[in-house]
Order: sequence, then C-alpha cells, then structure tokens
Amino acid sequence: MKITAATVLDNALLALPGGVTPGSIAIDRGWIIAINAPPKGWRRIDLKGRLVTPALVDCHTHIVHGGHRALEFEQRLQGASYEDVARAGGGIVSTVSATRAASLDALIAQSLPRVDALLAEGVSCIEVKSGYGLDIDTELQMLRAARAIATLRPVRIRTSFLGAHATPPEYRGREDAYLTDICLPALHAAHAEGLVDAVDAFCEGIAFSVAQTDRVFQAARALGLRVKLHAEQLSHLGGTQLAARHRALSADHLEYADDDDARALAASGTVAVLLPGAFYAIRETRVPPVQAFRNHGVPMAIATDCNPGSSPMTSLLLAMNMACTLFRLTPSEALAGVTANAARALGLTDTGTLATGIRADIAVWTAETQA
Ligand code: DI6
Ligand code: FE
Repeated sequence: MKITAATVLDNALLALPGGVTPGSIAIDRGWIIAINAPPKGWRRIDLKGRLVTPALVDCHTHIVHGGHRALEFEQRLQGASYEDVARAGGGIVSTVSATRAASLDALIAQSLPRVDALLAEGVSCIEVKSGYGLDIDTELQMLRAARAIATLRPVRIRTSFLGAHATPPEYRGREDAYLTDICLPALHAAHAEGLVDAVDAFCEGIAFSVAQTDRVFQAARALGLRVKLHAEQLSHLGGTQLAARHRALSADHLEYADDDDARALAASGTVAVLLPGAFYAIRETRVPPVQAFRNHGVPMAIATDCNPGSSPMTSLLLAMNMACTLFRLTPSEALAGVTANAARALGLTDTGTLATGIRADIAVWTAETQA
C-alpha cells in the first residue's frame, strides 16, 4: 500500500525494539511521525491487529550477475569442494565470463526477478555488490545495473564495490598487478561516477591476502568510503582483525572467526553478517561463533548472499529460518538481523526500526502471535 500524507495505521501489533505491543503508527510523506500518539484528524487505516515490523533489509547480495552455475552444482554434488572448483578455474570466474558477455539491459533484466522475489517478502532495501566484472568496464556496468534497479522498482539500493572478489584469468597468479592495473583504477572510476556506497573484498586463500585487502581498504578510505569484508568464510586468514582496524561497517560469513575476532568486532562497532545460505549450499560444517558474538555484544545481521554459486537463494525469510535452525539464533535475533542490524551493516540510520523520525519503511504481516 502506498501511504503518502497524514495517515495513522491503527489497531496494529507493533514490533518495537523492546518487544511486540498493540498500538498505532502515524506516517507523513514517507516518515514515521509518532508511535502510539495518533495526531487528531488524520486518515486512519484499521490494521485489525496485524503485525507491523520494519521493512526488511538484505545487506549482502550479489544479485546482479549473468548466467548460472548448474554445472558447478553437479560437480559439487559429485564431491568437488567449493575451493576445488575455484582452483580449477570455475566458480566466481565462470560467472565473470557470463557477466562480461551480458549487456546492461540483459544484466538488469536477469536481476529483476530476483529483486521481485525479495520485494514480495517485505524487503525495502537491498545491498548489491560488483565483483563479477573484474575489468574496469564490467565492474562499472554491474554498478550501473544496480543503480538502475532503484529506478525500476520501489526499492532502495546500496552498492558495494567488490573489485577484489577474485583474480580474472588474464591476471591469474598476479593478484597485486590486478589490484594495481584494474581494481584500484575501477574503484576510482566508479566512485567518480557516484556508483559506490561502500567497498568490499574477499579475503581468503582462493582470493586476496590480508596485505592485499589492506591495499584496497586504504584506497577506499582515502576516498572517504566505508569498508566491509568477506572474512573467515573458508579458513581463518585474519581478515576480521583487519576489518576491525579499518572500522568496517561489517564483516561477513565468519564461520572460522574466533573469540579474539568477536572482541575486535565489538570494539570497532562492526556488524557480524551471517550468511546461512552459503553455509548450507557449500555444505560447510563449521558454524560461526554466535555465542562469542553475543558475549562480546557484536550486533548480528543476516542476509541472503544471493549469488549463483555459493548461495543461489532469493528468500530473506528462508535465510532468517536457516540462521535459527543452523546457527541457533533466536527468532528475535533473526528479526533484528534483517532490520536494525542489517541497516547498521550498511551504515544506514534512517531505516530498520519503528521509531519517530525514521523513514516509514514498514512491512505489514498477516500473522498470529503467541498468546
Ligand atoms: N563469498 C561468497 O559467498 C560469494 N562471494 C564470496 O566471496 C560467492 C560468489 C560465487 O561463488 O559466485
Ligand atoms: Fe558474498
């Protein structure tokens, strides 16, 4: 429903930060004006006791990409690991070929059904990464496609430049030269075009070292951009500590993170983004240190990681369920993980909670609550 001016959603069940309570929410021109203090004379919509939560935020996706990875899926079913496939020249690099071959319009057209699936679940904001171009033109093209989505659908898009996702075949084994020749110039060009909201990297044995990631982060921060990191997904390489040193918005995956990493994330105010879809799809067995995150007070977010290889999913509700079932989050942690903490992982302070002065990004659910 499109609410423009002076409307009160009445007789609602509000998922407020302190818990679920009956009440009302007053909205004017897209902003929450009052909670439980309905201005007199405003148009009133009776929600008949339905649940109102903040609209959901998917804070980690690779939703813009070309092609598919059906062959890799079969290879992995036959016993190849995600890393085996990558080292044999498949994996991310095979999606790079398909993405380079796609036009801007084709990239957008292939992405929209994935976006629509998320919107149908109450998502209002999606983070979209580059990282399947790995040449200057295609990295820019991916980010332009991401920006275009916000003009075609009622969704807010936050972009992350992920030039340091993998090394393209033409630079294989020459990671530093790739960073110098392609990744850093692409970052500058994308930033100059207004295409970059944050900078991400993949710090892993099959991708970039801590020292190489540090180069990318230094370049990002020289441009005034915040950073985030794919860290400790397949091994413990030390990316989380680097992310914390750079006051990253988020560190993502974190299956192999430890108690010291949790302490560092807490000290730097960095959000731990959990991606149970990737854990599931690559048949990972090591779970992220959720109890350590709780003990140290690290905010936890949950996202789909929507991508054709390690997390081919377009359901944030399923990701919430998986975070509870596979990682033992509580349902209220899962809700915070796709609302307030997901907004924080993107550096957004105007969405993700039901509070006065916040954008009226809300979702209304036909759901029963426990007595
Ligand atoms: N980790 C992931 O889960 C995605 N990227 C990354 O660095 C997977 C990307 C892919 O397999 O295509
Ligand atoms: Fe990812």
